[in-house]
Amino acid sequence: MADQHDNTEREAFYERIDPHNLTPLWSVMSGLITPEPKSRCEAHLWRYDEVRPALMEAGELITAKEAERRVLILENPGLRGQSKITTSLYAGLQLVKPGEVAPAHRHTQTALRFVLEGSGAHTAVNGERTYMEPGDFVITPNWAWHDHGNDSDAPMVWLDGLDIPLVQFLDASFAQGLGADEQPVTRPAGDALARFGQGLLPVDHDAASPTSPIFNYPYERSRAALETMRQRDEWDACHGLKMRYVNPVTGDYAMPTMGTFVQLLPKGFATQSYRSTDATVMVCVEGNGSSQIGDETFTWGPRDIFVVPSWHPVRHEAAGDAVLFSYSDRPVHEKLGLWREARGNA
Ligand code: 1HN
Repeated sequence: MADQHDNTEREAFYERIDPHNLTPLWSVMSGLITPEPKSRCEAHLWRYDEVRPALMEAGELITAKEAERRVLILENPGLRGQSKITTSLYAGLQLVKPGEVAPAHRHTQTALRFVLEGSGAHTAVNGERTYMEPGDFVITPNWAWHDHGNDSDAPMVWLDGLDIPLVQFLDASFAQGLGADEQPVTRPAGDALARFGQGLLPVDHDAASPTSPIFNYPYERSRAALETMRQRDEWDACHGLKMRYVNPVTGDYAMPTMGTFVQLLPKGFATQSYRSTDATVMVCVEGNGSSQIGDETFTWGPRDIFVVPSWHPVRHEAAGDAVLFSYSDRPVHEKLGLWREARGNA
């Protein structure tokens, strides 16, 4: 039927319906239902050595307290102006200088911290402080009061990963300030890890929360685990030796909206091509190597951060023993039945 009408007749029709907030599906359908993911998110790498001077300069321009959080956002070049590193996730580099505090607040966005530089600054969550070291993966659950402080004598820098774009998409943002720099400390440091991170659980603990009760997964432990496991010499062709951080109460990811992973690629290991629907933010923790993402190749070393967009084929190659930390929106894909992966050239 449609071919019997000429284009001017159609155009006139579109113009007539437009004031009624109506649009014909057939003129937009192919952009909505793409045969494969089509993302504005681009593969990109931020070299830590290039970003660090800007962050230190920010440290001279504004205090952590005045800024509330002194952060430089890592904006995906394909998504500028949107505070996004991928379509659904946010990333930023946060600086807390000696003697500074980042005042207590809470919000419905979930946050992760991945420590890049410095030693012994703290964050407080649920009345407990945790003192942070490079490579530690730290969680701020949604709606939990949190504040940061640095009583060490060196600046501390960490990568913040939040589900901001996802919460924004759902129009579910709430936020509050506590009205104090620090929340009251009611538990000793290390309490959560002792209760939940030793293969033990408090006998009557109920699993109501979707976020792990462990809020610092120390790098020392994860790294030692990888080193022990490598002795079996069983390497996945696409991932090397890759583990996911887990909520010990449920066995699920540590956070409901963001999956976190740590992987070891031994010196000289080259992975097979792999792609998956979850766009991933990767951080080199140790070693160096390169990643081919689509038709671009990025070389990386310690503290460099790079993005693998949805459904882009990726291959990693480790020049020396390398450890990569990563986070993605994979838990959301999985829960909605949307997650797909392809190994090799499938
Ligand atoms: C936030 O609360 C932190 O607590 C960091 O360190 C980055 C970005 C947007 C909104 C809240 C933090 C944030 C943030």
